Formats: sequence, structure tokens, C-alpha cells
Amino acid sequence: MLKRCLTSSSRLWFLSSKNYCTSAGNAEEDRPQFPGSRSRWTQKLQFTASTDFEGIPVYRVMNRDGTITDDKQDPNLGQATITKIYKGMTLLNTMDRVLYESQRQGRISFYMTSFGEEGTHFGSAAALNDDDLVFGQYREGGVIMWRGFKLQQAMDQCYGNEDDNAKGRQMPVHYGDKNLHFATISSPLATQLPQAVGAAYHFKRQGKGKVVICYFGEGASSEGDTHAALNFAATLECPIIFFCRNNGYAISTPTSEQYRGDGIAGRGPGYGIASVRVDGNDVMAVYNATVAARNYCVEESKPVLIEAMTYRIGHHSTSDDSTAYRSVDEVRYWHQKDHPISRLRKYMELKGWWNDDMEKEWKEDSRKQVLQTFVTGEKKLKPPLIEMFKDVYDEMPENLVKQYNELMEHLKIYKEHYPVKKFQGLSEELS
Ligand SMILES: Cc1ncc(C[n+]2csc(CCOP(=O)(O)OP(=O)(O)O)c2C)c(N)n1
Ligand SMILES: [Mg+2]
Repeated sequence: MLKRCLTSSSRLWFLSSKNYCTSAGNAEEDRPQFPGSRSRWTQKLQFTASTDFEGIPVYRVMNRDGTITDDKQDPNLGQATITKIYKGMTLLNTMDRVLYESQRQGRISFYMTSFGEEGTHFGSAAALNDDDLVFGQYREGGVIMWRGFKLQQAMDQCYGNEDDNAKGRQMPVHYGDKNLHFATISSPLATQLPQAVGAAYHFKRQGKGKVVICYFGEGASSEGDTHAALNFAATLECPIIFFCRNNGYAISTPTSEQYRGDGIAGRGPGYGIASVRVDGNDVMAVYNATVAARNYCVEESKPVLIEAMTYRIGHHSTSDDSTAYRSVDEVRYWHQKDHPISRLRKYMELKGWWNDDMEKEWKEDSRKQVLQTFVTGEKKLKPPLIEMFKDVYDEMPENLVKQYNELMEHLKIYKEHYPVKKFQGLSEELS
């Protein structure tokens, strides 16, 4: 079933639609000539069921105990890169804890954690070039962090303060940074996918060897936009990596209620897209898969689909309480038995690159960094109110000018009921 469809430099086996094709016993002229199909005649009346195929295997490099089972698959990232990845994963984890709690205290409006999915973020991000373009869904904070998004920028975005790139117009965790080639997150599911394919088509025409990576959840893959994106990417042969984080849930809907086929990777061959399934809790497997996918995109100018299997340990967001629909034991299993951070730590300890003292020191240091940037973000003023009305149009149209003027009139009368001092320049404007 599996066929090596990549070039010699790649290490991975991808499943392609060609694998389903057999030409045994059919002379070329006797083959069906229908446009849109490349198959053979059969005298056997048989429906093809997804259960006729064994599920696509899960590519793994590192065992749960942190050992590499096949040395040939070792990406040999070295101590410096592995330590950087580990520090990134744990820093994200610490930031998630602090910001989750801060929402509970009413200090920010909303938050989404990435607990348990850190391996998918850092393994894939480390495999990309800096000028590859990233489209995310919303749970990919580690990807933008790896590309250079500072803790302070993340805090400023979550507080929607005067230094927030989005000028306070987005919900928290909707990061974006043009300089880091990371398109701003937008909440409506799957909208990023057709946009990402359009960008990849542009890259193809440019011919500079750049690729797009587009992250999405397995839940988002049920949206119509995902179909449109996969089919456009396949037919236009765009250099894009579709990176699906299959974390088991779309809010409260488990995967068992989301689809009946072989996950998301299983759909790839139907679109004519080379596809692979990886252990998303194995940062090395994710890294290798993304490197191979990137090479394939550039060399073949075609899309690739990666399905990274993982588990959402946290609640969907601060608006969710997952104890209502899953057991504590289920969550505990992933937290204690199959966590990407502890697996990488075991690997580092076996190598002699990490120990308890280093862990303690890093924990203190990283927590301090998070808390310092958090406090700084909280103290900053909110952007000027006028920013709420700007930037959609080059010049503010009359109806928006009218709304803004009405808002200012209202605030002049009722200013004592509003946190006027928290907004840049507002007190002066109202006086
Ligand atoms: C078009 C649309 N429909 C519904 C929602 C509400 N919604 C937000 S996140 C989500 C679940 C998405 O699950 P998945 O894609 O698996 O990502 P995960 O949250 O698991 O990372 C839903 C239904 C939305 N944001 N947009
Ligand atoms: Mg999901």
C-alpha cells in the first residue's frame, strides 16, 4: 500500500492516490477511456469501503520513553536546537498557565491553551524557512513564538493594548505578524485554508522556492472551505503543506462523531494529495515529516497533507468546561503517559543534556519572564478609540465618522461610567 513517492533526499513514506491504482492484466487499449478516471475494468461488483484499507500508519521516531527506535530516522538536531525546542515548548506551557488563570481572574477576556499539542507546533515550525508563509487556526501559539514573536508581543495582543499589532481589535490569541510571515488568525473555521492555497499559488508563480503551511484542526476539516482548498491545491499543484492537528475534539465533539473514514490523512489520496500521518507528540517525527513535506512541495510543486495525531489536554477555551463531555481519566492518561514535553525531556536526559537542576532553574526563569511581560502588558494603555473605526477603508466613510462622533458625544456625557483613563489620549479628548 505504501509507496515511496518522494525524492531521494526525503526520509518519509507518503501515501499517494497512485497507490490505489493497479494495472495488472490490462492492455492499455482495453482500459476505460472515460475522462476523469484512471482505472481498469472489473467483472466483480464490489463497493469499496474505507474498512477495506488498513488505516494509514502513524510515523514515529521517538518512543514514549524518549528513545529513538531507528537511528536512520534520527534528525540529529543537536543539543542547541533540541534545547531551544524544549525551552520553547515549556515556555508556551508556562504562558498558557498564567494567561488561562488571568482570564479566570477577569484580567483578559478570553484564552485558549495548547496543552499537549506543543510537539506539533515546535516540530513543524523548526522545519520551515523564515520566509515561508504561515496560516494558523488559533491554537498554534508555539509556531509564531518559534518564528520570533516575543512574549511581550503575545501579552500585548492578549491585552489588546496600545502595542498590540492588531490595535486591540481582535480576541486574545489571534496573533499575527507580517514581519514573521504569519497571517493574522481569524476565528471563522477553515477560512484560512482557501486563502492559504491562493498564497501558495502565488508562490508557485513566483518560483522562488517558498512554501505555505496551513494549520487547521480536524474539526475544521468538516467545513466546506477545506474541501475547496484541498481540491484547488491539488489541481493547481500548489506548494502548500496542509498541517492538520488532530487533537481528538472539536470543542465537545469527539472524532468518533466527526467522521467515519480513516481520519484526515485518509482523505488526502482522494484529492490526489500525498499524505502522511505522524505522532504529533513526537517532536522529531513532526520535524521529519515537515522537512520531507517541504522538500516535496518545492521539488514537485505540489501540496502535501500531514495529519499530526495529538490530544487536547486543556479545555477547548476559557468558554468551555470539558469535564461535561470527557472523563478525567482520559485526560490524565495523555497528561501523564503521553505528553510531548515529558517525552522530549526524557530524550534530553538520556543524552545528558538536561537534569533536575536545569529544569528547576529554567522553570523559575521562564515563569519570571512570563510574569514580567504579563504585568507590563497589563499596565499599558488601550489604543486610541478612533482605531476601532479605522483601516477597513482607506478613508473613513461618512457613516463611520457619524458613529465615532456619536460615541464621543456619549462619552462626554457619561464618562464617569467608563474606564476613560485606560485609553490612550481619551481623557484629553473628552476634556
Ligand atoms: C465557521 C465556524 N463554525 C463554528 C465555529 C465555532 N468553533 C470554534 S472552534 C470550534 C471547534 C474546532 O475544532 P478543531 O478544528 O478540531 O480545532 P481545535 O479547537 O480542536 O484545535 C468550533 C466549532 C467557528 N469558529 N467557525
Ligand atoms: Mg480538534
